[in-house]
Amino acid sequence: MSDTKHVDAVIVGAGFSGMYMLYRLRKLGMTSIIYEAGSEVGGTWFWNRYPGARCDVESMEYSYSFSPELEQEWEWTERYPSQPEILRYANHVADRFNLRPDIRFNTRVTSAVFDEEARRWQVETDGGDRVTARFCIMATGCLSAPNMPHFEGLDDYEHDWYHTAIWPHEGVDFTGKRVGIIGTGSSAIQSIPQIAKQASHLYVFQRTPNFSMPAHNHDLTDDVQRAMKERYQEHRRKARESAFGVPFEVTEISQKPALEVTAEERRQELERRWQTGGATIIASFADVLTDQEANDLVAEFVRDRIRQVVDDPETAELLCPDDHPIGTKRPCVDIEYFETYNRDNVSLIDVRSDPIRRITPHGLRTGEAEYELDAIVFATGFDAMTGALLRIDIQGKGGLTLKEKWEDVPRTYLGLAVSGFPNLFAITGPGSPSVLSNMMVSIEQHVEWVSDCMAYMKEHGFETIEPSAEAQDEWVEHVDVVGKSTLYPLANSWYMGANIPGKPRVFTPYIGGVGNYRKTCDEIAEKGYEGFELERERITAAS
Ligand code: FAD
Ligand code: N01
Repeated sequence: MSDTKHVDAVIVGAGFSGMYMLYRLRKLGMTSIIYEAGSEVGGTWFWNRYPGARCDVESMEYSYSFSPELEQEWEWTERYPSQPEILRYANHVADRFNLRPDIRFNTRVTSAVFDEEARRWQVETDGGDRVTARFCIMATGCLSAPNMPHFEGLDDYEHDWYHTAIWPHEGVDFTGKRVGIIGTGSSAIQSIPQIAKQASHLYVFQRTPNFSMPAHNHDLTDDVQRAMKERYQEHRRKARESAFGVPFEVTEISQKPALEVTAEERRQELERRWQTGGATIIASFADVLTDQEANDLVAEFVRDRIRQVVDDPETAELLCPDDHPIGTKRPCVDIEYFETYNRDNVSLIDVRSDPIRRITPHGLRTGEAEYELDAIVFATGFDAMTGALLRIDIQGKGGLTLKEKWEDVPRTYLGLAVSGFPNLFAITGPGSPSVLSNMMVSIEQHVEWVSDCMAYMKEHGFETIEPSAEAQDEWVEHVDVVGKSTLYPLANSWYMGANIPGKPRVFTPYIGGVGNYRKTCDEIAEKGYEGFELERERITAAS
């Protein structure tokens, strides 16, 4: 594969975005190739194999809707699907639609450079492949670039260590081991109860506590599946038109501000949603994400639940989030997370008051104590949303790199395209709802919009498309204004780039709502791709 070859489109990544993109482009009769760094399809669900890994969008919603046959025939076993089940589903999709022949596995794209003369992207990989393509589609994932903070002494650590997002395929047996886990985000909150069941002792090193809601996971009965399959089309439509890609239950109360209902009504609504399980509590009232006082009421309800579950009052208090409004960091959904702190073999270590100083050959040292550890798990998250894109050397017109372009803020139009980078598309890119939604809904919407755009270009004889600088500026401004109308910017979250030193501090996803956003994208397309600059095919251009 070292000779340069040409395809209509290079797709980077074989997760749910890349696979569907390939499927759509085949339907358009376009030649395309996917490069995938992993050895199989599935993306997130291929890499994140830590114990307890699970989706917190319900299985029947966290699935493709584009194929009625697939949707009807696939059987989910649990309300919230586990990582192995989602990976089986991804593999089934790859087999069912015969996608693998156009995927190059174990191959990482290292650079993508736009050749202005030829109007083609020149793409290179770590395997020495070189390919040119009219279109370059980045299906690289929002949460696919693991974040490994620098810890002094790690090189000299004499035992095994792991990152949740690059988990060994053969699994890890922690039986009889003293294990340390660093972090208390979603990955940690899912894995802690599982690791605690094996380890002789588990030390949880927590810097910032997080809000977490019980999943109340259960097996899916045939009846439940059948009922959903009978109304699937309607349910999917509601999801597409909703704010978060999930048709959260709307009640009379949930449409009102929290303070407009009585204290008893509020308590009942919160209790009901708590018993339902999942992140639905964030949608209890109309203003939870926009009004501090409303938010405080919901947050205090959750803190009270933590205090009720955790036996030791000091541990319970340490586990109560106090530095951000509820919902402004990705809500966590758990299975017996807080209960796990009642086990004798689990200790919560507060590394906010006593930070980790270094990893030692046999463990970890904070300012005041030393811990002997036979294994360390880093549940330290991702360089989210822009990380995977910026790890590729992407150069647009005039040799401008995406890194330079995004130095201050990740500038995109609709989160789909970038001015100065013609024919480059990002699936669920920064500035789109992406991570604030059921991502399957957002992925399908982006893939369909991009492939429709490519079909339009083919039909009308256009060779390149890119956003105008003005349209892009307006969109970036709009994303910022809408973000600032909520409580989200108050949190030190990865949505804000706060977890990566030196990253621009901006609210990166678009919180305008999945349904509204879809309407905007559709209107722009209907107006002949308003805000985009399209250039016609040149007679001399090779095709
Ligand atoms: P990914 O699945 O991340 O796939 C991107 C692929 O691109 C990866 O396989 C990667 O190897 C590849 N890649 C990246 N860079 C390169 C390169 N340079 N060269 C070659 N290949 C490259 N979303 C939800 O909606 N609900 C959930 O409950 C949920 N749970 C999650 C749980 C975890 C543990 C994580 C990490 C994420 C979760 N997400 C969830 C978000 C999840 O990432 C998306 O739902 C979805 O799987 C993203 O699909 P994708 O194809 O866009 O990206
Ligand atoms: O990562 P995170 P994650 N010293 O960034 C800590 C999705 N997801 O992998 O907050 C000590 O949330 C850090 O502490 P702090 C979901 O979108 C979904 O858990 O910076 N601690 C934090 O506690 C999610 O939001 C599911 O103070 C350090 C933790 O590491 C996203 O992926 C499951 C540290 C990182 O938490 C990321 O989740 C899993 C240091 N130097 C993932 N550096 C579902 O259930 C970092 N930390 C759907």
